[in-house]
Amino acid sequence: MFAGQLLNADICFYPSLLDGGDCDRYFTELVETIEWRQDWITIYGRSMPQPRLTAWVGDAGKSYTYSRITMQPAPWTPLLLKLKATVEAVSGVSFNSVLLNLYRDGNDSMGWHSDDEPELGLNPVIASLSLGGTRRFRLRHRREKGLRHQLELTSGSLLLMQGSAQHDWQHQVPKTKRPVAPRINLTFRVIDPP
Ligand SMILES: O=C(O)CCC(=O)C(=O)O
Ligand SMILES: [Mn+2]
Repeated sequence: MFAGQLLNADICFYPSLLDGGDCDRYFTELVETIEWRQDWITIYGRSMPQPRLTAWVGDAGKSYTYSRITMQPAPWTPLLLKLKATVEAVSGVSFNSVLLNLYRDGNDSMGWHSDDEPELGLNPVIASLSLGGTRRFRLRHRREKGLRHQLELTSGSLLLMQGSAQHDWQHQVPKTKRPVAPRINLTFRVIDPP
């Protein structure tokens, strides 16, 4: 674990931005109050449930499309505004939306991708806050095969991806056979940056 920048990647990690007791309360509130949705995705022509639950929250009009799914924003809640202010203080960026992911167990995951949808702009800053069970986060360079990193995203940690991170790197949260507690990840984003 480290606090600082990863070799060759414009990515910073803050292992314990939030206090453990606060994380437990935030986790429970988000599980109970967010309208989690189960989307379906098509892989190699087969339709299947996305292996996690999601929600999209943001300023009015800031919709988000990925994997051919368009999400209209639900309104901010007091807790999400508080978490937004916390990550804004660290990153110096004003976010207008957040994608929430709920990984119910080790079977839930996110495949290799970059956050490079057009509405995020050229060099997006993405602030990724984790609550609940620790999950592994892998990074691989798009061109330099063999250039890889991995991090354990612990509860209360913040991962900041910025600059060319989404051009040069892909990331994933793999499935795991180890028993893991449910986890919520919040990725704060700027849709339609100026
Ligand atoms: O759950 C994570 O840590 C990663 C989430 C992610 O990459 C995304 O929402 O685009
Ligand atoms: Mn991502």
